[in-house]
Amino acid sequence: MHQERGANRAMPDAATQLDIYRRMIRIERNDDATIRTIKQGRLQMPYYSARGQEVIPSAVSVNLNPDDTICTIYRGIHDMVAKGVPLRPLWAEIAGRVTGTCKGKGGPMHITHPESGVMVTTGIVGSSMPIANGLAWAAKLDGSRRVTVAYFGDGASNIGAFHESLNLASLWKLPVIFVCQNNRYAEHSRFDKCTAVDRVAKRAGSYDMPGETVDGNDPFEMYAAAREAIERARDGGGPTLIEAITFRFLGHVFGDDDKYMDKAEKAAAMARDPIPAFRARLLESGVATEQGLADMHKDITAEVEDAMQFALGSEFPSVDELRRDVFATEIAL
Ligand SMILES: Cc1ncc(C[n+]2csc(CCOP(=O)(O)OP(=O)(O)O)c2C)c(N)n1
Ligand SMILES: [Mg+2]
Repeated sequence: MHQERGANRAMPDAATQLDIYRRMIRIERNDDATIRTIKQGRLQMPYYSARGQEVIPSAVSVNLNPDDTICTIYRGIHDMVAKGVPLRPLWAEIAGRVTGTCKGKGGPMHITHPESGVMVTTGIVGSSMPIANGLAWAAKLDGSRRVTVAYFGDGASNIGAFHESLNLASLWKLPVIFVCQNNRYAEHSRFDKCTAVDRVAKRAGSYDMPGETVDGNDPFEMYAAAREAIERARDGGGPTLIEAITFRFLGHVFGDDDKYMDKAEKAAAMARDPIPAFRARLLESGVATEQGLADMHKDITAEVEDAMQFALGSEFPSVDELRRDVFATEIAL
């Protein structure tokens, strides 16, 4: 069932707008520093940039509490930054260092940080959703008001686990929000070449849950959809499917030459970069000043630089770490 877009939708106040923008800049500065460090040969990792998708987790996360949980994917560092994972241990983890969130044993595609609510990062397409259901079921059993957000891509909506998860979440009225970041491509395949519906949100109807397609690059639309879905889940109203339309500015993975992407489509999407667009809106409405945003940019750039230096200056895990945290009882080799 598609939701009507009412005129009286939730609106972020000035402080919340700035909070969303701050999270977006942390994501963008982090992305920029990651690519620079890889190019310098100081970081070796498979990197799935989410440049262009900054609005989605930022506008979702301002509606989440620290103990609300998320499940994300390999292209999910933006989701983690938005949820509030501290940058030092995040960088140390992607660099495989012992000071990382998982002591360097997870690496960039398997980051967890339960203290911030990041419960899993998965490289298996479609698997964030059943895990999110489990966390939401646990919250329900605990009688808590915690909610879980499952982030995934458009390609993942064609995987069986997506359909199984929506079915069960609806049947059991789980406090889970399914957020599809539809960036128009799944690896090298265009969305319309491999998806039978033109809107992923239509699939919510098959599972009798609210579903909505929103402009995932519009902070106001994204905020309203996320807030309503999160409140519904918290109040026992069950799950929602949100399809956030966006665009992947860079290739599937760092080093991908983009040849398969439609050049005109890509140029048009990049001309609508959500960061300068939101910046202009904040200035125009008087919510922010040039000086205030320049100071924010400078502080965040310094914070990211500090995290990068911290990570690269940290040790790799020692061999005895290999067995630690793997089994309930550590076994001797
Ligand atoms: C079960 C499974 N099948 C295939 C792959 C290979 N693979 C990795 S990423 C990807 C594309 C997924 O696209 P989408 O869900 O749109 O997410 P995006 O990368 O665009 O964020 C594929 C097919 C995988 N990792 N797991
Ligand atoms: Mg995609």
